[in-house]
Amino acid sequence: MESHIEKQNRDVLQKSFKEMISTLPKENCWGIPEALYQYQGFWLTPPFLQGALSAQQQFQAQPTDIILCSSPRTGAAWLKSLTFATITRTSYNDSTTPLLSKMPHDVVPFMEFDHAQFSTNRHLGIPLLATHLPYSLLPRSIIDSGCKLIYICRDPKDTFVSLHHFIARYNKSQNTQPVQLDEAFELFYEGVNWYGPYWDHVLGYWKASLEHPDKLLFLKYEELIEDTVLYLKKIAEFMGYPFSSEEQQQGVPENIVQLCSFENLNGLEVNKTGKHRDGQGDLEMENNIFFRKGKVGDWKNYLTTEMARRLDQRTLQKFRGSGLSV
Ligand code: PAP
Repeated sequence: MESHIEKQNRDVLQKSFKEMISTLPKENCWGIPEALYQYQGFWLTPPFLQGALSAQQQFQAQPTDIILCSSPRTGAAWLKSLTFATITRTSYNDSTTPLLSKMPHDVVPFMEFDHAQFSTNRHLGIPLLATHLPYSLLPRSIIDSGCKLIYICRDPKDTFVSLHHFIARYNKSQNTQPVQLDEAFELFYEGVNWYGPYWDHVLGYWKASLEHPDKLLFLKYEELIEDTVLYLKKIAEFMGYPFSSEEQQQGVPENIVQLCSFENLNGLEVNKTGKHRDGQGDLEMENNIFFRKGKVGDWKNYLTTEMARRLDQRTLQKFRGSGLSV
């Protein structure tokens, strides 16, 4: 429970963050009510940026933490469900897992909102936390603690298409005018989107994964789709929860993959009709907004050949020399 003094300190801090944010470069775009502000090279809306600043000042990572990192729309919900199911596999069975009654974003806390201030007040038995922060903006304690990070990235074309759909749905719920695809495309191309530039977000984690392969597992959505069981085993091993040979014989990894499949999660009542952050004002969203198609290559249904060529060219140019390809 927060004391009076703690609340006062928090209010003072929030006020100083607001003042600092108001001095940053700003763009009103994507048809969203809140502007994007550019902070240390990345574009964030005020609630996310305030959460980031609070986390940078106050979040205390534990060496045992496992932080799931991603840019928006690259597969975070899926990664959360896979890691959560893996870590809790001995505590729950197929009919008792919380994944049947909560959407994946609600089983793994989001660092910037849920633990920016109260980082010690959490369930250390399930060491998972999620963040959208770029590597360069992570709280220092995450790097210093030596905890593990898992990053998931995705083809920029599918990421953009998924983001555009997500924001269009969000616009509808806020009664704001949705941004047209070609306008959204130019914004994404220029890096002006939530946590953009997308390529810089990916590169930050990619470079860190090369420097600290034992601490940062770098995943691609496309590879995870291609052979989910193989990658789930790698993830489990990396997290320190490897599947025993007996478990492998019993098909435990395959069961988890099936439980967390798009088809299964998308079909659950909670994900069709439930709400994420119910009662939390602007943060409240219908769970079904987070599940769309879950496919590789859906961009072909939306982008012109020229758009695809331009995004591919930008990706090549940004990733040149890094050893990374998508
Ligand atoms: P967020 O940033 O809003 O949290 P995130 O979960 O990272 O989104 O990614 C959403 C994408 O993952 C969506 O892709 P799409 O728009 O191309 O369909 C969503 O459908 C997809 N997705 C959600 N759950 C799964 C799953 N279990 N398996 C595969 N893809 C999934």
